[in-house]
Amino acid sequence: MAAQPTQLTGDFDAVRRDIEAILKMKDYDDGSIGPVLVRLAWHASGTYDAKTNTGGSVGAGMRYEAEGGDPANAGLQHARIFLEPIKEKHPWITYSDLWTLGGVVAIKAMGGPLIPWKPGRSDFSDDSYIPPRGRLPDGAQAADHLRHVFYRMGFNDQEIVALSGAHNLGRCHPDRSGFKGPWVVSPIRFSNQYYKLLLKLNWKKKDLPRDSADKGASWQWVATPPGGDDEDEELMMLPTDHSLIEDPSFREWVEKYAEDAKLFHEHFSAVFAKLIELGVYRDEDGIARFHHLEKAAKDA
Ligand code: CCH
Repeated sequence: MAAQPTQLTGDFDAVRRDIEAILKMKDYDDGSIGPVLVRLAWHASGTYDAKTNTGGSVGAGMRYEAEGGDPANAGLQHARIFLEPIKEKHPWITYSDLWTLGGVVAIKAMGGPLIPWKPGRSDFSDDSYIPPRGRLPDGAQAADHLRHVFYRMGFNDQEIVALSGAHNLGRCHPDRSGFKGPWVVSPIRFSNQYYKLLLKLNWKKKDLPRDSADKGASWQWVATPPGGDDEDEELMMLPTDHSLIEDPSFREWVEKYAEDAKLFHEHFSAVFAKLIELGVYRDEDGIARFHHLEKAAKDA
């Protein structure tokens, strides 16, 4: 399979500026497409399996039904469509570089840390190396599932908790995941509020409607926002989010990040940079081709 070649010399700063310029969107969710761009970068990368060297942020497999049509990726077509005009304006950039850069630019623009980003990811030209479905985490589960999924990618407990802090951003959509609502009060501002609220609010289990249960989301944790009343939109936590305060090793990091926003920003920057490099093996010329995937396919 021939790879769609990537380019290392384009004007990436112009691409960054153009992404920044489209982030604010009054009628979309909470007024920004930033959160869904962050989720696109994460789901593009989070299929990685360290043992077989398959999956990860190379290839941009979500352009194909096998990955793009995975129910775990429901809603991410919006993010891909939002980025399409940027790809049209800068056709030399690969989708896999654009999708990871989109997350990095969005995080910074929403008040988050600067995240190191390197170009060089090639795009697949067919769907022969798409990883199997079922590698992304399921929010209805618990701490052991988080460990199973994130250890597979090569992350440790501290990194799992730091990455989970991305749920400071955005919200759940009943028509996408079955879950409903934002995790925090300001879901388009990057902060450590998620950890503070996990520890501080009085979380209660709430059953979800039948339509959600059919998507595997039968209940979630909910709480009234601090200082709010019944009129305010409920905040939510997935069962996996709440497991971070139930598990002692995870909880230690939740407490640290709740207390120390600077530490969280530093750790988040490092772990997100690691996430978007998963499955990216650059040759000496800086270009990430698919030798490791060709080898994995031969060995399988
Ligand atoms: Fe997440 N996430 N995520 N998540 N996620 C959802 C939304 C966002 C899980 C489940 C869900 C990470 C880890 C996990 C974001 C970033 C990250 C939704 C709602 C579910 C369900 C989707 C919907 O309905 O639209 C689970 C389980 C895990 C396990 O750890 C990680 C890691 C990141 C990034 C580093 C962002 C951002 C969103 C908001 C998207 C939006 O559209 O607002």
